[in-house]
Amino acid sequence: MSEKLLVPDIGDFEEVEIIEILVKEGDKISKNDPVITLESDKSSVEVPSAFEGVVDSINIKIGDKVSKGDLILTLSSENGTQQKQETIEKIPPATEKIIAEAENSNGYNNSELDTSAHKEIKVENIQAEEHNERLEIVQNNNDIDPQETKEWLESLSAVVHSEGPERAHFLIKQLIDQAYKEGSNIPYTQNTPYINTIPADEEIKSPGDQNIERKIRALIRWNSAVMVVRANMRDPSLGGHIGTFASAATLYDIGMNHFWRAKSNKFGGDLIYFQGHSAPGIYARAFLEGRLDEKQLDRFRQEVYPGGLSSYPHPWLMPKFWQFPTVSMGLGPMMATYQARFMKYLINRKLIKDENRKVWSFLGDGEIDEPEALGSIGLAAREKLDNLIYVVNCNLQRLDGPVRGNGKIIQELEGIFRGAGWNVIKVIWGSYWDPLLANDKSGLLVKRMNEAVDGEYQAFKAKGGLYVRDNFFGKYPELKNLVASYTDSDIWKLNRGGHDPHKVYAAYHKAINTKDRPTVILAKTIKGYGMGKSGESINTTHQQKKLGVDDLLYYRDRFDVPLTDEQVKNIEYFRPDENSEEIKYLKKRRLALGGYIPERSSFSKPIKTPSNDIFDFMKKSTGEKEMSTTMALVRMLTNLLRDKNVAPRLVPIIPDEARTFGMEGFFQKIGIYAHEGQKYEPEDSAQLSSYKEEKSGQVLEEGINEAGSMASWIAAGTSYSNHDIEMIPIYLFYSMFGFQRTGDFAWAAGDSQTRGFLIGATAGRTTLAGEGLQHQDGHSHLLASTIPNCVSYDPTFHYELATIFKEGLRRMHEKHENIFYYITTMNENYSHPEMPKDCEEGILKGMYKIKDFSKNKKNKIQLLGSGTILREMMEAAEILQNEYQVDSEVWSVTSFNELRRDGLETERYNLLNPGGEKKISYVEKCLGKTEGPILAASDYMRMNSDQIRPYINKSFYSLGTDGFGRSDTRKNLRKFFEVDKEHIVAYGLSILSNEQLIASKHAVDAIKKYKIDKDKPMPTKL
Ligand SMILES: Cc1ncc(C[n+]2csc(CCOP(=O)(O)OP(=O)(O)O)c2C)c(N)n1
Ligand SMILES: [Mg+2]
Repeated sequence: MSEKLLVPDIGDFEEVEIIEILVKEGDKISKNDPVITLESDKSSVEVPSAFEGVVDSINIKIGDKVSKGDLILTLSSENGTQQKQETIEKIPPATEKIIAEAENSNGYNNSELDTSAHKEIKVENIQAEEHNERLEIVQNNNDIDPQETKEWLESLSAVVHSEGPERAHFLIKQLIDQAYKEGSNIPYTQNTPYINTIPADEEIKSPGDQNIERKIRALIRWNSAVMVVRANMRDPSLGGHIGTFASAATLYDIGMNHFWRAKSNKFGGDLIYFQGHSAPGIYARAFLEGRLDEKQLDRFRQEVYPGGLSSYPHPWLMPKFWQFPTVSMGLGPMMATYQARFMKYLINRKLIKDENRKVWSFLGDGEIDEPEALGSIGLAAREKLDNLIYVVNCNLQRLDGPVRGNGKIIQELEGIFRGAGWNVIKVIWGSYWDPLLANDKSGLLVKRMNEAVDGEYQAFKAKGGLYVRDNFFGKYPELKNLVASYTDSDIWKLNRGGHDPHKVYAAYHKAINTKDRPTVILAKTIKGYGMGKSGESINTTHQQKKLGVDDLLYYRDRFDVPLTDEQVKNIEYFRPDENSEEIKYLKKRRLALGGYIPERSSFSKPIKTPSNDIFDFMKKSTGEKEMSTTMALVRMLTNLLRDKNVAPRLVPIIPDEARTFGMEGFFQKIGIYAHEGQKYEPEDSAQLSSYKEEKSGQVLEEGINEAGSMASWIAAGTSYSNHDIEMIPIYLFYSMFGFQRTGDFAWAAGDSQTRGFLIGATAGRTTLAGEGLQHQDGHSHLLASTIPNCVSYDPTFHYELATIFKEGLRRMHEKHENIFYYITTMNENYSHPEMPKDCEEGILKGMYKIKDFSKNKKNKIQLLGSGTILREMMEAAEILQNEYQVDSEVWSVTSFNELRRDGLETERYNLLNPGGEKKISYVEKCLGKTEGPILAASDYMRMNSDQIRPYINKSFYSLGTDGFGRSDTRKNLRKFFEVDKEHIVAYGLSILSNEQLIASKHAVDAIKKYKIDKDKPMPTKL
């Protein structure tokens, strides 16, 4: 039978142009195969077939304008089954709403709900009878003894009536606290008492040999401290930290010995984000493992010559060791969250297997103050990231002093994380406290624990056992009695949870077995643990990088490091014999867990760059048709989704701007990633670009969250290493909210060797009209230029964009160069010319001649334009030629940044090779033999084009958009910033007169003609 395929509902658009027909008569097509591409003035979208069958006749042609309901083609369906066009069959949402309203208006639908809501409110104001009545009504299916429940509730009601609500609240809290103490971990409030979440009798015991593990830990502690001390003996300016790792050693060791599985040919590996300044401890372990030698440890913080060790985790500088740069505080936890999310994305898209891998993020309690540190915890809970574990090392101190001297950081974080929906595990007290807590019949010990603030807890560990007896236990006689039989030294030994391997093991065990929620472990530790007077729990611990001989002797004794006094005085490293039980144990454990951590590797396969066909349409003139480069990019991406190699690997990332960039067509085509699929019928379900969330969705719609989007982009762009699968992330954002908003992440991306595209859309200071100061970007290219492995371009025409993008795909994803691309695209619509011959090399190097104006053969000027300002240059060149008899060569500059890099290198080479054959910079090659002075301009600050000034020995002038952006029309903005064609003409003539090539009167005339106000202050002053 025959089916008619009609144009579906395309939202608010009418009369939309057909730009592609993707099928021909006789083609056999399946349901959902794209048949045509429609393009409005803002976006392009493919129309899928609603039926399967053979195309009988096509009713439209390219260039036709169509609206909803127009016939596209007819199909004969082979199986003859009745197929209905889905969009027509569905009840439109508006109709559904009317039906729902009609149903509700009969009254009975909501009546029950209303009554119960009303009753709930009444309960607050209370009459005992009313309560009882309500008790009858509320039935709970989980209630195994309703009579007992009723009695409890009646008692409560009685208290409320006779003693008031405060007393009732007090009793409830007591009940909850009691239940918690008895081991029922069911939080009724955001906060539980200041004791461990896992009761002692529920702890899962570690299978490890505690004796050997303790010895290993002591050696790691020793070598890490010695490494820092030795570096600073060599040169005290080198710095380093001892106190952080000293507080975290147990937290890392338990993970290394028992939990963290390395990448192997059988398993993808857990991913560990180490706290940045705990790096010395990680090196010290690698030394025991035999991965680093003494020579390398001695090169800690000396990276200039090969073989040195980075101060902090820097994958760029130690590409086979570190995986994640974390020391810019706050970035680590956020990157870890998005890493865990991306792992689930890859699993749900069936690109990797679900192997129950985990992402662990270690962070400091001070670091939590960074907004980014807590910025993504909501997402982690919402997306049920049970593959994510944060370990917050709560040593109660940061750099200057206490984190929360007057409060309790662990309690604060418990409330925040629990409120966000996380599983919270507090590891506060070590095993030595267990008997005391068990004997605390009065509840005073827990009360005292709750009372004391972190400032006191810090002082307790700085001042010794007697001080703790007097000031902690001494507050209540019952508590003093509790420790009456303890010596001061016993009291001093009462340990903190984060230093107790049993408690830490139990917490980690619980964390990895938690389902459907991320876990945070709040581990209480002591900053500078074991450093004694030189740094234990004192405010200056953080910067302690030197230990005197006495301190080192103390440290040795404290941890029983098997070194003689002589060896300590010589500040020697210590690595036991290869056959020692410690080394054998350590290696055996790592072998059992698949290998060493951290280790960075990649076994990803290259992605073949798509053939030219994908890009060919961008090499043709668009004729009358006007489009923006953002639109051209979206068309190109749509085409790339037809390439079988590239399509599954594209990861479009958008911070709630898909409609701004004309990308809403992607929603239906590839879906928005949503781990639970779509639980609702979207309001616009009848439309072609309806909002479609699905489990296997490809688009990462990040909401209004540029930092999170960057973290996603980094996760996707390093997938080649972390998951051994090359992905192509393309993150599109308002260019003003890119580098300046999340510049720190951009550096972390460079350090991480992220491969992918950053697209600064709606770019430029005068191109984005109307929006105003905070939207108009005049400097993102300058910020991009600061990152060494960021390659950036500001193209004007669609063929430039295609050439650049294709090369990006080739260099990054086929050739595996560790670079990333920043490309600006604009929202100004104009027509695009056909690609000139032989300009490909120039486009990629940064400039090529686009037009020669040589009618007059008198005076000449070189005009260099970038972005849309190139178009102003081209129009100015016409005016100069026709009205002022000035010839010009117009150059399209696609990247001042790339030109500068080439210039820098060339100049350096020539200076280092005096008397040798000189190299010529690319700028010089292009402009060296040309006639006349140079005038360059872009939609960015003058500094952008000034970058190439040193590399050409000619008079050079620049125009740019220095100053605050402001809202107005493009025309007015360009006039204001003096980058419109009229200013270019006037300045051009003035430059020629300055160079004594023409008389000044021409320039004076032009200034007058174009009504240029000479007395207007520089735009930077307005
Ligand atoms: C964004 C950022 N700001 C400041 C610093 C400097 N800094 C390094 S460590 C530190 C204190 C860290 O305290 P905390 O997070 O509690 O870690 P701890 O050493 O106590 O484990 C500071 C301020 C940094 N590395 N990154
Ligand atoms: Mg701290």
